[in-house]
Amino acid sequence: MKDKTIIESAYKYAKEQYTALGVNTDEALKKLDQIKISLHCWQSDDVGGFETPDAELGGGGIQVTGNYPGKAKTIEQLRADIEKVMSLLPGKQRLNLHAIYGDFKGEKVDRDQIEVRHFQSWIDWAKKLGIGIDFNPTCFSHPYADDGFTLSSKNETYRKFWIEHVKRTRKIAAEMGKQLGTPSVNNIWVPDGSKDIPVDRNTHRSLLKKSLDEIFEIEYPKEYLKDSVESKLFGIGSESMVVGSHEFYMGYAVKNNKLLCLDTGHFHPTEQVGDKISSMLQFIDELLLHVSRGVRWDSDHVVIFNDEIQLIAQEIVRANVLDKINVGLDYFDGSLNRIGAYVVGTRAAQLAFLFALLEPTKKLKEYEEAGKNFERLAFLELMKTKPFGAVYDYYCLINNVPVGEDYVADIQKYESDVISKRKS
Ligand code: RNT
Ligand code: ZN
Repeated sequence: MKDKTIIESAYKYAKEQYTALGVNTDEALKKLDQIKISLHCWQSDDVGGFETPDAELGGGGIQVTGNYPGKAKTIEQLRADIEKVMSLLPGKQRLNLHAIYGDFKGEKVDRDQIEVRHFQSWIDWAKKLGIGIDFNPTCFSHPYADDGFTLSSKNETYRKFWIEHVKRTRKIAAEMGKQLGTPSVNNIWVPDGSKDIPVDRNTHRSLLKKSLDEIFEIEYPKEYLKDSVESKLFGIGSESMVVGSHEFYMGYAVKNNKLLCLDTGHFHPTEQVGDKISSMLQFIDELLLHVSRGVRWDSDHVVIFNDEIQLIAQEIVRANVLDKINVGLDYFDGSLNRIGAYVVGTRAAQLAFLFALLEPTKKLKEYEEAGKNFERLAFLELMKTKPFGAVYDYYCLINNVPVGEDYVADIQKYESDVISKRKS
């Protein structure tokens, strides 16, 4: 345990440093506290879910590597893990649930049959914790996804099946939002695409558009449900064409005013997701972020405090659009302690927002407008060595969660007391 007075005096020193630059650290922490990061349930069990019989991961574009022992096998274990994670994070989070994580109680419920009742125990659990839930249709890990196409399938039986599934997720998500008093973001991602060079891209894209139009026919109140669509660049098995590309969904979201989900792992490696935010928000009301860390391909590494996430947070704070952004995490790394993966990734995202909130943006903008580019660069560099870590430590202290490296020992203890006792 850290000495409280040391953390407090470090904060006092930090506060003086930032005040000298015209930045109010208390205000920054208040704003940080409003950012609710949606924890993706699928990091806890490598996107397995609770369908009966156990679904095998597959169906294009989703891949988890690593077999670190002790992944959550039951709803109770998953909830215990998420509660543990939340106990190590300052502030309040949300839960991001996938449709395959329903409380099916041993019953075989196909995707086109899911109902609110299968998620009621999740809603009750969330209510108890005082958190919101976000939701996702699961259009993979199913025989009807095995040929690589779902909502854009030329097989009408399959396409109709997936349309019905996604419609039901919207209904369930709206009910979650209603009962929990905070809108649920329902994010549609489909793996559709082809491994080799297709000849007929157009038909698949027009089918995807047609399916989405049908899915969105029913309107739900905005206070309950926010619809979002997520693009991708490529996946394993969809290397040559992804039906739901960035252009496709950008067009769809703009035309229909849906949320667009920008996943950090779904763009060319030299593109910056942070740069896209102020472009998209000229045309749609809100964005969903899947904060991830693409390494060579896709999005499966634990988020760290890197340039990419810093720019994302800076662009949001600088453009003053925090109220238009929904933040979720999206990575699944099965090669390390999964609780640790959540805590490291969420803390990194929080740190990025804090770093951005502690920036003397007004001063930097003044330099920029005056053409003082040296001064702008100098202060951007200087901010990197300011004591933002002390501000974050203080945030942890006042939220009664482990400060600094203390959470590592906590997770090690959970691993030996709980995780290592799970049968693999
Ligand atoms: C996959 C997408 C999608 C998934 C989740 C599990 O490439 O990023 O968001 O990770 O739906
Ligand atoms: Zn994603």
